Amino acid sequence: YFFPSQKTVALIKPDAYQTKDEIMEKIREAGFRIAARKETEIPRDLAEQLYKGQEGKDFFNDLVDHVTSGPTLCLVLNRNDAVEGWRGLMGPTDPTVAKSDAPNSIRANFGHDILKNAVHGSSNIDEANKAIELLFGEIDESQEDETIEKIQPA
Ligand code: DGI
Repeated sequence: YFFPSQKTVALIKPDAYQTKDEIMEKIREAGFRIAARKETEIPRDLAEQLYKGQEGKDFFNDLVDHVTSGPTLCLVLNRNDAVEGWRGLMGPTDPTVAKSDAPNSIRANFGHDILKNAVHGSSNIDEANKAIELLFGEIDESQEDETIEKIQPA
């Protein structure tokens, strides 16, 4: 059988960078394949592009400040429902809400507050493709390189 696989971007933000190994373990346990990974300090102009959808919100500057405040781990995740699946695993935006509504979620376990909420995930396929291009450049899937980490299916 061939299951068409969807891609999404998962970003482990600076507030959770110290717990990146535990978060990656949860991601793998949930059946995602990590198709690409990159550790980077995100430049400000790139962060503004990444959070284009939040432009104009009163918290936009704080959001960009936070995501550019230290190292991040950027991942491309594959699963047949990657976009929705990753949003589900992240949990609600506010870790306080996550703790009551989705206690097993990543934000319930690793988030600190609504801004320092551990992880980012694309909202839809179009946003995922844009984020992949911003963070990784064009991925040539026929060309394996050091950014591609092959995970054996269980
Ligand atoms: O997709 P999400 O990250 O769950 O949420 P989103 O796309 O609505 O917002 C993106 C980020 O913006 C979110 O992870 C944290 C920040 N944010 C969203 N709503 C608020 C907020 N930050 C503050 N300070 N207050 C908010 O109401």
